[in-house]
Amino acid sequence: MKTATRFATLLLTCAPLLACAAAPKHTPLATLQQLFAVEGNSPYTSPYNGTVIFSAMTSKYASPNGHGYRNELKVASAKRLTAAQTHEHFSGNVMPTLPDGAKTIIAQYHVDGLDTILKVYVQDTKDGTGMDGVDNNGVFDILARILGPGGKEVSQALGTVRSGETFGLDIRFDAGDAVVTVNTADGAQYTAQTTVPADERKIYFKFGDYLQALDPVTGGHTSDPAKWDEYYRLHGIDSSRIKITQTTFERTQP
Ligand SMILES: [Ca+2]
Repeated sequence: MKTATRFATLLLTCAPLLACAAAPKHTPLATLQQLFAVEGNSPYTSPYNGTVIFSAMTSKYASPNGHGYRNELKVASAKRLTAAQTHEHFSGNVMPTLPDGAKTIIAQYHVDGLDTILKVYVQDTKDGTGMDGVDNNGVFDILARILGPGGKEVSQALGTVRSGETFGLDIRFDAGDAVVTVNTADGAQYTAQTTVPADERKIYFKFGDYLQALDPVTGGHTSDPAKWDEYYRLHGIDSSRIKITQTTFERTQP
């Protein structure tokens, strides 16, 4: 028993004497730093082991048109391509640690300017399109919101997660075809797909913790951080953390 436990520990820590055939892969830090700009605190673990940890609530980064604090990595301006030119693959194991009632965007494809093509939410808010859909009950819906035909956003349920649980997230973008795959802790797999019409605008991927807030009086969007603070306070949202392990992001060949 003791020997078996020790052996398991060695395998998990991938001791130098053992072959690390099953070692998890991640994209090297230098590659990520070359491609991505940071909004808020640096999310990289040190020494870097493939884990990034974001906290919008700790970073309190407010962008001019934002709807809440954020802490994200976004593809740097100089690296952006059009939808037709973009071939990318992101994957990682996502562990959100969030208070009940929180709603955050953990990944998105954005068009230069303000439009979003695809957003992946983790949210414990009322939403008829979620598998749970109940506000503030500790069950977080994973949802993709996709820009559909005619410019209308369409929601797709991608399972649920509780604070402190982990799910697998995989996003592929191939010349306008985007596919999101989620593997939840119960072994279920969900996918959402969209095709982005080609145009001349550049697009970019970003991921992390973009903690959503609303105007506490009107219930609408606001870009005023003082109103976000009030919204978070009223909803008991006093922390946020998105940890991603085995983070990979690669530009693939067409
Ligand atoms: Ca819920």
